[in-house]
Amino acid sequence: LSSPEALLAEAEEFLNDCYTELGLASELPERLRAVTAEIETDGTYDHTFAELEYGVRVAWRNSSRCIGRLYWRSLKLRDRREATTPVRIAAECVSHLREATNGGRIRPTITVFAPERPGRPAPRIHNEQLIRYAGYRVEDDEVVGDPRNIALTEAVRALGWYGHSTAFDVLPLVIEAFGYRPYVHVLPRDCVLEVPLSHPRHSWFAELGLRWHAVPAVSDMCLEIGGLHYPCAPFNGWYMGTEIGSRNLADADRYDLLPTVAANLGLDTGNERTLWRDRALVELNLAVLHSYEAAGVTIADHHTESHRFLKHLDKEQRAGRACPAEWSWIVPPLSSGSTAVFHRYYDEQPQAGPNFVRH
Ligand code: HEM
Ligand code: NRG
Repeated sequence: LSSPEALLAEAEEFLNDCYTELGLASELPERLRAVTAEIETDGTYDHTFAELEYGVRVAWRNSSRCIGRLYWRSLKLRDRREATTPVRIAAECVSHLREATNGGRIRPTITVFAPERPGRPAPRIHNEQLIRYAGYRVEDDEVVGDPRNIALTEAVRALGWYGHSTAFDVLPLVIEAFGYRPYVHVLPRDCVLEVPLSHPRHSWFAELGLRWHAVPAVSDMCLEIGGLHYPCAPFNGWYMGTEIGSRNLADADRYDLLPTVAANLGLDTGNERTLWRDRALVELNLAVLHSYEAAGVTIADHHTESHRFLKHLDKEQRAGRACPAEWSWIVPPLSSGSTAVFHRYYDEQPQAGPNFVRH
């Protein structure tokens, strides 16, 4: 937590930007007086709903690693700062998933829980996303499931949870709140929409039994607005296909499926120059896009999302704003040079103001 002086300075900068951008500059002096008084007496202050709504949207707009920022104004805020018990927080995460999933027509959504306060730490979600698959270490170096989540899986097993040891067991939420023990909450099946993966031409693909969840809901980043820290503020948009097809299912330290897919395609995996990896990647990514579309679940392909991002940059420039972007995160991990975002550089300097910061 910042000193009252530092907090006031950050609050002033934020409120100034907020009221100016929202066209409410006439209300600013009175608001600044009230916030100054609040910080003097309590060492902290509260955001109004309108300030928080502006803050979360600008935090998305400032996320320099995100290619999906064109729709930053549409982010839906669920203000749940009053929910402080682990049971209520878990229930709100479940409703977040239901509302954001929306039967497949995914709505970009954020749920904001209580911020850090002097003498009152904020709640935390231990999962990196609300929906993650368990990873089980079997034998020496074999893993069933997602190797990325082995540590979380072991932690929830120590707390009494057990899964079915399949490759796609959805992990429970682990929530920690001030004055409570870590609370383990199994997600009801109906709030986790999943897509079974199939290929538009290869019938063997469906038999691999692969699937992925519809909604990426990041829950391990701290939302920072005007000097206040909200460590528990899960947010989601929709997937870009390459996140699943080129990384989650393909990386050697994740599901590592390229050799399996290549073998089924009948490719010679003994010779790199057959480009078996590249050909398997394309078919895997095609299967992901095909399956989500067939299931009626929102997903973006990397070419379309790249064009949208350049449109966003153009709009930001016209609005007179800097738009920070990290090339290595923005450029998609498939056919990079054939996407519109590859052939240029970006302003990598982080933007002051609301943002998401990894814990
Ligand atoms: C990162 C796409 C919505 C905030 C990313 C990445 C992609 C992406 C592809 C890189 C992920 C990686 O390489 O692991 C999208 C798409 C969206 C969307 C297609 C559809 C609407 C959102 C929303 C927010 C957001 C709603 C916040 C309100 C972020 C942040 C990161 C990120 C903070 C960096 C995550 C990190 O550092 O691990 N996004 N995004 N995005 N996005 Fe988005
Ligand atoms: N690569 C991660 C998700 C990171 C965020 N991506 C988004 N965010 N699309 C994965 O699970 O593959 N979002 O808010 O939509």
